[in-house]
Amino acid sequence: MLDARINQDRLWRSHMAMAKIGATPGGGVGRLALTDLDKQARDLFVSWCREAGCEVRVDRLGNIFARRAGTDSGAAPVMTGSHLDTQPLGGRFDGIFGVLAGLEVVRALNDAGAATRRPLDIVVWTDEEGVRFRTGIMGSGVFCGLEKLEDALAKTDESGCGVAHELARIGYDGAEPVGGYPLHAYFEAHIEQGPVLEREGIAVGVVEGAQGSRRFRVTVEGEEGHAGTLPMTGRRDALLGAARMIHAINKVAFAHDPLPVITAGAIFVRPNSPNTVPGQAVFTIDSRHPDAATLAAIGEDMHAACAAIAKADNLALHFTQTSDSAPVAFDAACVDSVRAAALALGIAHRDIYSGAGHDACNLNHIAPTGMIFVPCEGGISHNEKENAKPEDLAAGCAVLLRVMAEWAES
Ligand code: HGY
Ligand code: MN
Ligand code: MN
Repeated sequence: MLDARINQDRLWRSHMAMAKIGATPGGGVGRLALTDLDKQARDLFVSWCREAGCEVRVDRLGNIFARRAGTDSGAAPVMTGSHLDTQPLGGRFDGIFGVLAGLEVVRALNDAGAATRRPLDIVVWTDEEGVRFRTGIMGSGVFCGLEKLEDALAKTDESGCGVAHELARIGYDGAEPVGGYPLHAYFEAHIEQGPVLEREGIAVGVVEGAQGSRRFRVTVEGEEGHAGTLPMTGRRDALLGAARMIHAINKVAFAHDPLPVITAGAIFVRPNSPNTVPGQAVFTIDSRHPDAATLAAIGEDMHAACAAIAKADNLALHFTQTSDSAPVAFDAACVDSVRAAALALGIAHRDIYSGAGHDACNLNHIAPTGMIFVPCEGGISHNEKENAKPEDLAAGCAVLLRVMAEWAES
């Protein structure tokens, strides 16, 4: 089995074919969860998996499971995967590499005519990015029992379009229950989305853990008015209030050491008219830190800062936490396997910590979990310029093959 070889060109060609779906003018990809473009990407992946002899199942939340049979069909599988949904102006590798690396492992084992004792599952998790339905790592979260299926199905996007509706519309409202089946181990390959590996000229990151994140949705209520006749004093300008709040939460970041990362990434204004004083502004906050207690304190500090501004500006405030993903330390045996595989393959590697969140952070709650990072150009991600090298993707994939082969026999 260990003589199976990753085909670097085939892995790269699969990425370039997938990148055509939702390609953006700036050279990236825009494929929001459960859109027609997401359906096209899912359909392409499923067709490739069937060509590779996998049995494909879809659960009620649209998570896709492509299984390569093992000699012991009753054994709990070794699982790998990631996501095919992207940011609005995202890259060709974030998530996609983890899915296509799993497919390449299957293709390489097929080429070698190699059998594994345990089945291998390649998974596409629904709505990892949480752009459209606002939570993030949703599909894996429900699979791991961290979120209720009913709550996920009831989520809507800004236009009021729901998860359940969209799953049915694109034909991925599967019959399988979500989660509840044994898993031997989970490994996820992903680009680093940071500068360390590239800066040090290292091909593989042995991921020890990931920082925690909490998201919030902040609604600021004021009163609409005529831009020309409403005096400046006494206005209840919701957008001005939100702007002051966004500035204030940014200052909260610099009150903590080590620094958290805090981002107000999306804002929605009502009525969003150039000559009406805004009566409502809704903005999102993404906050992250490696320490759970500090993450909680940051949330309280941001809420207090927004409440003080709302009071001073005579505005109503609704400050709602929408997700909470605790910091994780991946399973030591999995981390050791990744490190040993890179060593055995003669691939330069180093331990690394993830600033980004991943589905693996959820899987780590229910099964031994590890991650494999590869460099991305300039550490750039969530950006159309996101780029990676074929040889780095192949190196990361070779490590994935080796650890999956090892755990498939344990
Ligand atoms: O936001 C994240 O950390 C991930 O890239 N979705
Ligand atoms: Mn990702
Ligand atoms: Mn991402």
